[in-house]
Amino acid sequence: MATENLLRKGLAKVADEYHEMWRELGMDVEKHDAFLSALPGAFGEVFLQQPNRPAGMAYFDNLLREAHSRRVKEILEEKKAGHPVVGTFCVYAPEELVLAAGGVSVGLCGGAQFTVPAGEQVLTRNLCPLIKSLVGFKLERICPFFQAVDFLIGETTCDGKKKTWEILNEYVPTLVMELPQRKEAVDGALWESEVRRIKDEVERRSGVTLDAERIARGIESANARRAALERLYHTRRADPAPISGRDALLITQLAFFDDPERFTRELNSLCDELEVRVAKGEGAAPRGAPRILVSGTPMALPFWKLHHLVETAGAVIVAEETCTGTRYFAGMVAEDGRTVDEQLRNIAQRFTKVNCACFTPNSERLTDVLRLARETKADGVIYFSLQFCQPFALEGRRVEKALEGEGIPVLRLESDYSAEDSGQLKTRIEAFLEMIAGQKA
Ligand code: BJ8
Repeated sequence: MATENLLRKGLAKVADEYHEMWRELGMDVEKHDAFLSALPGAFGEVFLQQPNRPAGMAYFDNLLREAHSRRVKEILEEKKAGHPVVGTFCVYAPEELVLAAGGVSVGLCGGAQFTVPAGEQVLTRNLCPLIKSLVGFKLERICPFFQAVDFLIGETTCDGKKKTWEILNEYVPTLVMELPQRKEAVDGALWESEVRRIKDEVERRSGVTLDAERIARGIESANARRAALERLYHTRRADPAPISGRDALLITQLAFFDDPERFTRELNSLCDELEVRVAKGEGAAPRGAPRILVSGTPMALPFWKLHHLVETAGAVIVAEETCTGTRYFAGMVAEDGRTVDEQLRNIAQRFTKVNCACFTPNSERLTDVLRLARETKADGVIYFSLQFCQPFALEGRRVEKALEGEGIPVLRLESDYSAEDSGQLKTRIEAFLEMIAGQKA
């Protein structure tokens, strides 16, 4: 409680200091204050009450506290210096090209119930909360990142997203990349041409020519961040896991906002600490605690509901087969391209290694889930899809069958960002964990 109060005071001080910056960004400062006021309580409950957190989490806690203030100030300084600020919504967006232009790439998916009603006013209610929330952030003018971007890069993944870009384009210029839904040669050629088109757009909008040297730097920077996230994933394979699923999720959510070089450095230093903990057998949860792999839709900031329920029920989440988990770092871009042409091809080829449910068939995802369950020694898998997400909900059947074929227990859950179903979810999670405990005994 004392730490939570400190956080509350810290946020209030931050808010006073940055009101002017937010006003200049055209934000609704009063509504934004109301949005921020819920953060200390939620953050205190989900994160600060965990025992034995790694010391290195202090950087990420602070990053969250200062996300809308200091981080936005940094981004605005970049913008003033002429560097483009680009919003993205998907791990297929070629961030390498934004970084190559010296620009800032920010992930803008929404994970807050607070903005869902506003999104519903221009969209339909029967739509995944991630989309409704992200649009709500823009309409309510309470996301400084959204206010700061020069343009957005959307993609044709699910139907909900691709129709939303047309609406969002009324508010912010939104480029749409056509992501194919199969991975044949013809699809690869289409995606490569889309990557080339985005390179031209980034050049045109930033006034920077993306030569091979610049693109190489963009690739290295994005790859280094992926490597650090993969290193974090590796530490979680230990029993006891040296870090909770909640903390690992928070780190990945923040990867979409932070300066990539600083983020990578801080995460590698946290991993140094975690590797020492692994060597000493120190854990965020007791050795032998039920180990859960989460698989399904991404969990954008500040959606922590599932992780909180699972871990307060006594289990530990050891990996997420999601885009706020392993799909974020899946597939390094090859660094051997010497010409711009080769580099763009390498960037495009990464799409074959990321297995989103928007693809059909998507058997590689089944292979991924089974491999992750094996590598993390998961006792069970929770397959989670956001309400109205058809691709992930429907693919759940194939994933479930594949896991059951290997004798791995699966619990399928569907939910949204509200707290209404928390009691019901808790009951189902507890019953699942009891069943796992019975099997282990
Ligand atoms: S690569 S998962 S980040 S598309 S949850 S909006 S799919 S209805 S977010 Fe995603 Fe890229 Fe795929 Fe990853 Fe639609 Fe489903 Fe909503 Fe989703």
